[in-house]
Amino acid sequence: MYRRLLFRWSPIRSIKKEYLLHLTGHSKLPIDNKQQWMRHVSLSFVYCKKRRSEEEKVVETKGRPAIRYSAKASEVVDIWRNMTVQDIANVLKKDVDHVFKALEFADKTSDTDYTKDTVIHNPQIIRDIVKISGFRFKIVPKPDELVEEEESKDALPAPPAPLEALRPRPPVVCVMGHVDHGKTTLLDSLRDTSVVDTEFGGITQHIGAFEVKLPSGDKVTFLDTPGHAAFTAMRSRGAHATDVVVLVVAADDGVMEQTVESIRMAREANVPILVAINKMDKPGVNIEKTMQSLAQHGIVCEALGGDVQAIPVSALKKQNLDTLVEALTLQAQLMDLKADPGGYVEGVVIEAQLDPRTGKQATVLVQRGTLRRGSVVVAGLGWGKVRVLNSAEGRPVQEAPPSTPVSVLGWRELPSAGDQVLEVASEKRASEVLRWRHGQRMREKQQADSGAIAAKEAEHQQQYYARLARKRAMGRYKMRPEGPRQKMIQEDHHPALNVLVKGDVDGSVEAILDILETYDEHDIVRLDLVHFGVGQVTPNDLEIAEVFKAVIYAFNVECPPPLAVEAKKKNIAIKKHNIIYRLVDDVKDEISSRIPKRQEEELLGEANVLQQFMVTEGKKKVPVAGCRCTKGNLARSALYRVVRGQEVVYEGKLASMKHLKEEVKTIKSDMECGLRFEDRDFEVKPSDTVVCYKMVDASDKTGWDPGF
Ligand SMILES: Nc1nc2c(ncn2[C@@H]2O[C@H](COP(=O)(O)OP(=O)(O)OP(=O)(O)O)[C@@H](O)[C@H]2O)c(=O)[nH]1
Ligand SMILES: [Mg+2]
Repeated sequence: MYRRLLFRWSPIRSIKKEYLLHLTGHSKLPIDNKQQWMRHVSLSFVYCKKRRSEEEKVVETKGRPAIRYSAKASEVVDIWRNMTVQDIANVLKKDVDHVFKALEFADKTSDTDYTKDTVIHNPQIIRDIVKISGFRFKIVPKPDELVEEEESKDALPAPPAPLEALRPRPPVVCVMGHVDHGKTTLLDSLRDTSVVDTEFGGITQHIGAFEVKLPSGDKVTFLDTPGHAAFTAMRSRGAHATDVVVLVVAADDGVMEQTVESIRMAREANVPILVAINKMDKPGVNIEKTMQSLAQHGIVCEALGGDVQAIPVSALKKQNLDTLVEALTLQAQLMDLKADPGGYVEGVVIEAQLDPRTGKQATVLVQRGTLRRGSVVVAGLGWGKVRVLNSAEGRPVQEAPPSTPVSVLGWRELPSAGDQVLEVASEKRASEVLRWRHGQRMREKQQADSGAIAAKEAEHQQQYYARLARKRAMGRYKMRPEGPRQKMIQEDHHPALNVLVKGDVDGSVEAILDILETYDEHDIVRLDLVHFGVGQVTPNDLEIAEVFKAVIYAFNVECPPPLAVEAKKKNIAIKKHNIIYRLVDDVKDEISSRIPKRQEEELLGEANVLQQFMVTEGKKKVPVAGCRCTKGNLARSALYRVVRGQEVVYEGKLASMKHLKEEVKTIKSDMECGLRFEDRDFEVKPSDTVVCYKMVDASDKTGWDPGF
């Protein structure tokens, strides 16, 4: 057996071939002769183990530095070319004196006068210092070179324009406030439109941008924001893209949650606030009280000695709107709003959408320069060459000067709402910017992920060493636990809801995702977002939903009929909604339906024990409880509990239920009966209570509260 082992051991085999041939002088081994073969092998080892004489040893070690290399160095340190003494001390985490001492051994020949800033050009010396210090090394590029900033290829806003280039521009006014306080009605009244009648569920769910021509001939750009709690991000975007905030507070409702939030956002964006106290036409409203509650949140109106203008209006009855407009114009004049209409365009994406007819489309508020057809623009990770410009009313326009909201067509990649729009010189430059931005995004992601990856690696390593130690402790033949091998990939049985969200505009999708992010009961039912996007449901969405067994939520978008048929065939649920809170309620219902059922007791009836009597059954006497049913019904097949005082003395089933010597299935209220319990030794006492119940499935509802 050992011979066979030796044979397999290839180095020995090579020794065998080389040296045995040499020794024996034969071309073929007599391997059939066992004794002779073993002698050859042992001889070959003698041949290998040629001992050096003492003189040879002296000659060999002469001239070598007397370095004691650490046999088993522990830590690996990074080294690079041309390190300074200080650099080496830093990587070794030692002081420079340690490096100086090591240099006495590592560099015996030169007479360099080392200081902490001396650059060591000889890499061998650096390596020796590290080894002497008991470390191993890894050669890496110089860290500075590694972190050297890649030249930015990004597009950036231009520096402030010279004063002589500035021209007056219309103010951008953002209307904010709590849901249903009358923001859209106010804008409808100012523009003579009726947007409010077209809204689903009577609430605004998009940020809208409109131009209003005042009777004075001045133009004002208004941004209408949704007041519903779900649209926080849209409100914030509105506040950041505006010059003035008109805070609409309904006098009958007063200061509410989103009123306070709007005040905070306007403050954060450093934008002046003008208050419109709305619904003053309603009987019994108290404007004074509204002003006082505003003051509690730092908005002190002029009437209360503060500096904020508050104008009572009725948006519905168009009362006092001219005073509001006057106040707005005055505020705009005070701000002396100007912008440079020349040069490259700068702006902000108010909303972005994927229209089934017109394609990628974004509403852009121009803030500087003049946007024209043919302009090449970048915005976030989107870019395009302007093909069509439409005004807020949908009329095609040739150009859009500062403070104009326009709908832009021609996007190659759709931007996201809130992205900064910058015009660039050419399509080539735009793709360069996009390449750089994608790279930058990747780098940021890598950086963000690196911590998590390192933690995961450390965890794996720890598990590996623990497993190794366990294996060693178990011994060679017990490395694997008894029984069948466990599956490498464990099936996940945790209840989960996978969702795929499609929405009409980027802002709605963002709002839905923001809401889903507040879900906090993953330990009960996991909620996973598998995909999201702007636009109608696509075949790709169906594929994803099929793979992940996801429910598709289509908010304000259609599912083409052929896809709906296919989805039905594949059993994929597509849920269409156009009111955000209904969609959220639907998600909640889906989650609730996945919560594992709980068993719950359902009381069927109660009986009172009157007395116990013994009946003969076979050769044995067994106790029977003579009872009267006091509540509900008693069922023969149900479960029973006998309570004595506060104590439960029996839990189980019945062996028999009799009424006047007849075996029955139920006993109604007020009827007397004889109950024999399955446990023959259990004895009842008069006035014990017999409770009859059954176990039923009970479903729970999710406790997730998205805040509305
Ligand atoms: N009586 C009265 N009702 C008003 C007035 N302004 C608005 N309303 C009513 O208030 C309700 C809500 O008005 P909207 O304009 O949709 O309110 P909103 O602030 O835009 O609501 P969201 O955009 O969903 O936050 C509608 O039924 C309006 O008719 C007003 O001045 N007086
Ligand atoms: Mg509205």
